Amino acid sequence: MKLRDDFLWGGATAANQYEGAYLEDGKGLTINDVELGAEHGKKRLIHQTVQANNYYPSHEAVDFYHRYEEDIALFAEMGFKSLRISISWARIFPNGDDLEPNERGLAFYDRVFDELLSYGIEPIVTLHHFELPLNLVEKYGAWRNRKLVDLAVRYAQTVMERYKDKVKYWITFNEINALFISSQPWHMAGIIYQEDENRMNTMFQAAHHQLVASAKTVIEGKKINPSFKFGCMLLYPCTYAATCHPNDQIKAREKMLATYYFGDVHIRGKYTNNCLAYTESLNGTIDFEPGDAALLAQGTVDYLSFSYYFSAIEGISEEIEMAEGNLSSGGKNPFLETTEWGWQIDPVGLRNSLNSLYDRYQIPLFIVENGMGALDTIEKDGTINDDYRIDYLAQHIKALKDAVEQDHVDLLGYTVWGPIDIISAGTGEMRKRYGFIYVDKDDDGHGSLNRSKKKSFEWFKKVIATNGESV
Ligand code: BGP
Repeated sequence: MKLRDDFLWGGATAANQYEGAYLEDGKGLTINDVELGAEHGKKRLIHQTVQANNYYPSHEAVDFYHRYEEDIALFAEMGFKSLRISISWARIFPNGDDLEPNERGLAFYDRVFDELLSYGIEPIVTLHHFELPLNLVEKYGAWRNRKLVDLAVRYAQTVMERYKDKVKYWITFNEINALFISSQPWHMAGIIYQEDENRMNTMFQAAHHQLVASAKTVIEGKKINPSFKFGCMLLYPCTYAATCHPNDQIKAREKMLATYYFGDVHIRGKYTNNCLAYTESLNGTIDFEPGDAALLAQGTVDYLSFSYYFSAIEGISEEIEMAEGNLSSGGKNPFLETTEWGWQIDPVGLRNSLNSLYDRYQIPLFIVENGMGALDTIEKDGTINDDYRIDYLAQHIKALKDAVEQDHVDLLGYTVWGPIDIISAGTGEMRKRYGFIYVDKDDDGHGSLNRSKKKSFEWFKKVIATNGESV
């Protein structure tokens, strides 16, 4: 089997890391735009580097809001078939619960989609990429509150109706399983746990609300346009047993429970034995409303999208050294090299992940994030020779080709994370770059924001032009 002729090569971004213009055209504040300071008795966990300089990454980011034409022209020059972006809920409903949507916010995404479509680039739209209008945190306690389900569905209906002839591929929640992986799920659900709170119950209830909102979004979306394709999105923490000790295998399997929890509900339409085992292991409880089970059963997704950056090991030994990672992490694998940020580079793990997911769910897969965050150096002649990035991506593309050609995995596409340098979600840094396109900006927020091509630009262009054959 070969890669599909319509394989969706492209790039993936998120509004708060890319757009900037954080108060423009009526947009409301989001959880990314503020630091919750002492008056709330809470602390943000991320973006600390830049907060120290009193500079918030989401405020300007790399200004896609005003430079989308230039950026999309560059993506088109590379031959992109698709671009994954997210819509910022607060551009559409500035407070999340406003009576009417904000026309200027809606018009911005119209312009972006029209520009993409004029080059034949398929938009892939994430409705919730680690973003929430701040008002929903302050007024309702964010995703703790069932009220968020209806508000999120109304937001989704508004944009699905508006863009029904422009967007076909939707993703409901980015890395929804990160809610279980992160100890303070501020980004995923607007939640900072309070001391007197039963964290487990809050976590499971917030997850249930997001899963119900996702199912309702799918159901309502299919009414608006039956040809819409909906995906769930998982952070895939590829995990190996540390040794052949049988209990290491159990440990490695347990590591995956939190991820399959969401995959199962999104795809199998119910809380499976895996979900129940996980909930019980953490003494969690979930309040259901009548009709929830039917909604979950009906609102299943059409494809499974996921992010893949690294793998890790798990085992019973206390000697296992920990490796770095984004939200997920695990043990160090002596067979693997790491990136400058300590993420273990494992292209074969991508082939393993594709097989595990396809075996389990048997629906089309979509790799919507993969890439290498690295420090780039500008040479005297202005060139940026990012051979390390080319090497990382080439190895991962080879691995996905093996999964399709030899293992017959059904794969819709591959969108590289941050095809243009954007703000890092994990650290708030600018110097952690993923792009084929360099953006002149540093960690203090200084720079012209000018765009220039790296060596990987021409390389990826050829990959797309040959539908992966050049790798
Ligand atoms: C994922 C997120 C992205 C993204 C990526 C890379 O977890 O979905 O938003 O940024 O990781 O992580 P980082 O930016 O921390 O390098």
